[in-house]
Amino acid sequence: MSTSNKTFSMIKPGAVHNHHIGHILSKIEDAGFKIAAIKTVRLTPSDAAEFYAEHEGKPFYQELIDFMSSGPIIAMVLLKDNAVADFRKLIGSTDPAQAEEGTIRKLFATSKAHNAVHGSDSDASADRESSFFFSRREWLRVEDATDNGMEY
Ligand code: IDP
Ligand code: MG
Repeated sequence: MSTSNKTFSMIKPGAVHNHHIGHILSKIEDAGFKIAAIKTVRLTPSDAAEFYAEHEGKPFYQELIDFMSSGPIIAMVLLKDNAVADFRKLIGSTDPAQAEEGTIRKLFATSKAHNAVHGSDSDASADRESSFFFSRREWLRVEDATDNGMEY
């Protein structure tokens, strides 16, 4: 499976705190994404700063680091054709006020900062972000299942 069929997502601390994990996972699976890896993680401020390094210097950076290290997150690798773009569509705009009806951010975000979920913005980001969180042993690899004659 080519890398363009993979994306990385997190359910952010606010949505975990508000008991939306199951609802969000259902929306993701109902939209045709297969969960290839998943776990609960608590990021330290330095983990969050490293993950979001591209935003260093922006006005919201410190708030983002503080929020993302404020409680546990759910990290996951998702598989689907055209995963990066299709997942960005499923989650909607960064600001829930701008997000389309029915999108995950429209349904579960409480503000632009506390916007329920993360989705990779490119195949390169999906690779980097998946590797940031998951080792090979934590990853249900589609190639292995296919080699063994299983459908995934
Ligand atoms: P994205 O998550 O939709 O890709 P980015 O621009 O990459 O949006 O920003 C990363 C995260 O930083 C957002 O998901 C959001 O949590 C936070 N963020 C972005 N812009 C703002 C802002 O203007 N105010 C507060 N938080 C923001
Ligand atoms: Mg982004």
